[in-house]
Amino acid sequence: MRTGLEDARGAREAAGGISKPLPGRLFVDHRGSGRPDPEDPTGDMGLNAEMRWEAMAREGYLTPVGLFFVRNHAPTPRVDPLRWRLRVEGPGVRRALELGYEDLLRMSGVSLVRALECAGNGRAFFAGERGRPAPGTQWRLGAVGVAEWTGVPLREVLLRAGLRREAREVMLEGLDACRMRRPLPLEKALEEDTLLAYGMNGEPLPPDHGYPLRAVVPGWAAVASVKWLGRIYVSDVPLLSPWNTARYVLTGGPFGEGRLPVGPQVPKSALELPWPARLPSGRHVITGRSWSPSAGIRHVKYSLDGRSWRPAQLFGPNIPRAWARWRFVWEASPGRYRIRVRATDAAGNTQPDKATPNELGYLYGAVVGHPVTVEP
Ligand SMILES: Nc1nc2c(c(=O)[nH]1)N[C@H]1C(S)=C(S)[C@@H](COP(=O)(O)O)O[C@H]1N2
Ligand SMILES: [Mo]
Repeated sequence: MRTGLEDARGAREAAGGISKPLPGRLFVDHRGSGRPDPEDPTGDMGLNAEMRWEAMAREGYLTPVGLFFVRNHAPTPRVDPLRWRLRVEGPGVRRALELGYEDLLRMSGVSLVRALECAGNGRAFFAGERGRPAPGTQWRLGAVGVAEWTGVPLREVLLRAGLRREAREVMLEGLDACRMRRPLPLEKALEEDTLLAYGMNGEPLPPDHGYPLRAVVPGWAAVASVKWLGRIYVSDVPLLSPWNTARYVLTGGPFGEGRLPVGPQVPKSALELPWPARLPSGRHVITGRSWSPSAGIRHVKYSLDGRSWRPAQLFGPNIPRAWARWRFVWEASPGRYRIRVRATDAAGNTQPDKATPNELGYLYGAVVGHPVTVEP
């Protein structure tokens, strides 16, 4: 069925010059590294990999690179940093820029600890609510991770190019075979913690996470955090791409026929246990993490029976737009349980009992019952 959207998209992309392929493809090898290392301890999902929550129980605040989830729409390209250039152009800037890898390293950099989370994280749980699975990767809760990102604020690069008063949206365009691209409203692009990152946990960005340069757009679904950046196009009109019209939009349920591009995430919590978990009876310290797109975490409550709720103890850093760790002691007697955890962020947002239904299964923020069997 033709909706007219395609035509609008063609027109807008043509107006913005977005549909022209990038020159200089020679420095990109699309045979790439394919999938992440098969030895890696994340769950293998084709081009994608999910963080194993039980492995995070042994880790500190950050998610190590080897556990970090991977979400690719095309195989990981290999980019030669010596020939790579970032182009910044479009009617929204006074002068076009071309920056090399060294140019970016020479700009004053910042390091920020922030979460990245796929819009579809938790999608598997929509199956229980709507009786049939939402289409797409059936992530449980492991399409999230927290890293220390090092790079240059996107705003510094935009200001260097000279923003015009007419500037409206910032299209971030990747060098992968699908040329993943998605526009960001100017206000979000100018936020202090929106980064062009070349470092992850103190190392150069690994190939699967966007080497040599990616966007990190904290608080927003990570589809905004385009990897393997090649071009930044600043428009004077609203922009369309397949990633804000056909995919990564909220539609169906209360959204009806609308197609609202996914922006901010919703608060969530996860236990650091296998799914499902089996534990011997006796005393256990149960740990997990909760996170919110806008604020730190105020409190976390847990329930073993779905009726009575007790506070979990927060510990360690509680960085807004990253996550907070928590624990509680459980004298577990034999039986089958669903452990539920509900977080409230510092702005007062609390995880609901039911997620907002939507056709494509994004932003599942409801309380999840983690299945646990305690053996005699
Ligand atoms: N160029 C490019 N950028 C991309 C993607 C992609 O397929 N290509 N996937 C996006 C999506 S949907 C997510 S959730 C995040 C995942 O980042 P990660 O693989 O570093 O965890 O990257 C985003 N950036
Ligand atoms: Mo994603």
